[in-house]
Amino acid sequence: MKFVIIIEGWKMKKIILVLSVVFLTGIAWADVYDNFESGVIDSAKWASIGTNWGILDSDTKIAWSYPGAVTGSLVSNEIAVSENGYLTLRVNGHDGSTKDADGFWGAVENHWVEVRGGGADGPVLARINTYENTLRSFKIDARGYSTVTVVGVDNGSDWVGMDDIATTTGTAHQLISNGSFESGLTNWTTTGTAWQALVKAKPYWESTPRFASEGGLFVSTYADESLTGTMTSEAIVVTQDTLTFDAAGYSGGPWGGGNNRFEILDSEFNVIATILGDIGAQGVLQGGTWVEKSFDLLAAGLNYGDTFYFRAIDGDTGSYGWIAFDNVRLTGEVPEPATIALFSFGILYCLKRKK
Ligand SMILES: [Ca+2]
Ligand SMILES: [Ca+2]
Ligand SMILES: [Ca+2]
Repeated sequence: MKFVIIIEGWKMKKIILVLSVVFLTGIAWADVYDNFESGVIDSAKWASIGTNWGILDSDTKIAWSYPGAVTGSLVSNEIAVSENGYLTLRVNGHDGSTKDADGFWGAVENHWVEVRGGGADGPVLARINTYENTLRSFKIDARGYSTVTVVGVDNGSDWVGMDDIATTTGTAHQLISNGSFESGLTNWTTTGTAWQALVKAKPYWESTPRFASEGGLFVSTYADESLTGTMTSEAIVVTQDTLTFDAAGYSGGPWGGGNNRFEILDSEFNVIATILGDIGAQGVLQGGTWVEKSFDLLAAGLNYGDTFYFRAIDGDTGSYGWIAFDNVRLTGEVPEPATIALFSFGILYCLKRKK
């Protein structure tokens, strides 16, 4: 009798699976949402199209807001994102002419592309503007939302553009509290004056600017290498076995240093693991690249449910004395939920009964 019920259960799962595939096909689960190659902003994909928005022939056709006095937004329909997935897109634009120059630029002010969780009235997950004509690639973690909405915002006399709006899949992960700095330095405890939240970093000797590895903002101490300071996260609970982040920078070397580093602290603020901040080979331009780094939390002596902190330290005052990071997230193994344990117990119970 029990065996029959199990078979029926499997049949039901198959039916649900088939229905799910049909449903997903029905809503056109495409990787590319819009690349504007149709030559128009399609009202079937865009819920609201400001009169200042149109198509520009850039490297391909893109959507952009015309420079000038007319302001307005371009708002997409809700775009489906898979569990743990990301929205990807390319962005260019201007937001005040001075930001086009070399330098270190903070949050956008008048023109940007934003991604919202859920519908157009959902929370802003990220704001992006490259301050240049070249289209740059960005990815935005959907942060658990099953849909996101893309909004091009033009509140001034300059412009912003976007292209190749698409979705990608991802593995199980969870950003820590403001772990991608999309809310600036909120939720982090800082010391010193070195740390800045930036949308673009371009010292004159680098050929390519640095942009966020996730979202539109990241943190860096590059603007003045002589400065020092620390950034410490809020308390993090171990729900997965790894803490991963994207890093850039150097740690002094021949010029004296070795004090730039990333650390894991236990609940008593003891340092239990360290990654040195020599992310780039000295003398080599970084070209805006990021290197993924990670801490094995269990190897550091933590267990699931424990509390810990992540800390970035700029302790170097000389040349090659800066670091940057973004996208601090829990990744890796998710502990076996109690329900699996109960399920196993149930099977054992059934086997025992059969005997
Ligand atoms: Ca295009
Ligand atoms: Ca970020
Ligand atoms: Ca420094």
